[in-house]
Amino acid sequence: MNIIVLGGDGFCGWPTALKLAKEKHEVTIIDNFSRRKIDDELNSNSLTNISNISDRLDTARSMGMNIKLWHIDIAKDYYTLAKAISQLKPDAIVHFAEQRAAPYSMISEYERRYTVDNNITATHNVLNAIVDHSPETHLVHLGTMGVYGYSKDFGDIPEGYLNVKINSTDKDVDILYPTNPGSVYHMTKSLDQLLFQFYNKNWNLKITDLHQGIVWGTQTEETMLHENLVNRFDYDGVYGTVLNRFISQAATGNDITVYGTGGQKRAFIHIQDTANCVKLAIENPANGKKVRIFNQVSEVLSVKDLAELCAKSYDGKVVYVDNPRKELAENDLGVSNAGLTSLGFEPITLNQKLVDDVKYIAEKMKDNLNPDNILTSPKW
Ligand code: NAD
Ligand code: USQ
Repeated sequence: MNIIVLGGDGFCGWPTALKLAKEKHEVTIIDNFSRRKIDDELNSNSLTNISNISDRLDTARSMGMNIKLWHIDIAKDYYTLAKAISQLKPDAIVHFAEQRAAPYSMISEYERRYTVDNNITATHNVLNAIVDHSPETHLVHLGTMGVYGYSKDFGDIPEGYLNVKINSTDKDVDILYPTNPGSVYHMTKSLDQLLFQFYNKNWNLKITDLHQGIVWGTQTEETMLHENLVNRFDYDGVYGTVLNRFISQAATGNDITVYGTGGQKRAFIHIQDTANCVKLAIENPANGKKVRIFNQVSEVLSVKDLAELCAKSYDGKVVYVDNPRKELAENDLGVSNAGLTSLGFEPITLNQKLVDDVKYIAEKMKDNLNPDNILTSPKW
């Protein structure tokens, strides 16, 4: 298949592009490299030594993974995006190209406005370009579990739609699950959902929204093939996600930083499974009847349990720090992942992979961790 990967230089996009190219799909990455610039802005770094995009692509090509590149800001340069989509007429577009850190989106007015402007305009531009230039293209978007909030108020979280009984009519209907975002970033993903509903209703666009949990790990089968293909790994207080932070903290002898009580339960997925699930969604496309929503998650754990697991695997020390975020101190969470499982998804679980990942980081990347970047989250 002919596939565009928007945001294909990022943490999820790069391994996914490699995986799809390895499977002999024709892959084109579109990226504006804003994530690399934000590292400079924050004075932070990937724990792994990521190569520049030319070296990444040259190495991938030399290994038979023939990936093309268009350098486009998809929020700011609609017409070049439209040109790319019009020329390539892709079977599928995978959309990873958004500002994805909740803490970044809560730093100040600049980051709040940037996150909304970038994410909403990017998604809207992609939908417009598909409608006008390639209406048969299947759009696969990376959404987030955070659009639902994290509670069991309505039972286990279903895949996008909640079946409810309307008191006044006594009828059963499926409604879009009520959104409950916890940051400006998560709010943009809630707004994306409405754009998808409208473009599907009006133009019957084929759309899959993958509500993904927190991604952990660094390497996939493909990124391990050569050091120039190594994936990024965020550990700082703004972009680092909880399990990757705990793994890198434990592996480098720093304290494991639980925010608040650690009673927050979240859904998790390994980076290898991100690429596998996107491939499954592309190879089993949605029809245009309804926006297809899958929960892209493997397992649910509490932050406290994760911290203890990491401490045990690597002789680390857990500390409880004031929670910089406005969120429930404790919550219960259950999530269905029936859609992807029905397509053949077999999740990698923490126990299978955790020790390998910790070891890899401990041995190879220890010196890249700047402890000053660990507790840098803004408060909200
Ligand atoms: P990332 O920041 O590493 O990658 C995003 C990529 O998109 C970067 O390469 C960036 O340069 C690019 N980009 C951003 N805005 C762009 C624009 N306007 N034009 C062109 N390129 C642009 O993030 P990630 O961790 O790879 O996340 C990818 C997607 O998956 C995001 O939409 C995120 O919301 C979603 N997601 C991520 C996680 C996670 O734990 N990392 C979990 C759930 C969902
Ligand atoms: N946390 C700690 N200690 C830390 C860092 C985080 O206890 O050092 C806690 C947070 O308070 C929070 C939980 O861990 O309760 C998760 O935080 P996170 O930064 O790992 O995840 P989050 O901000 O929700 O965002 C990440 C990705 C985002 C994606 C989301 C999926 O950055 O792109 O959408 O995970 S989900 O959480 O399922 O909505």
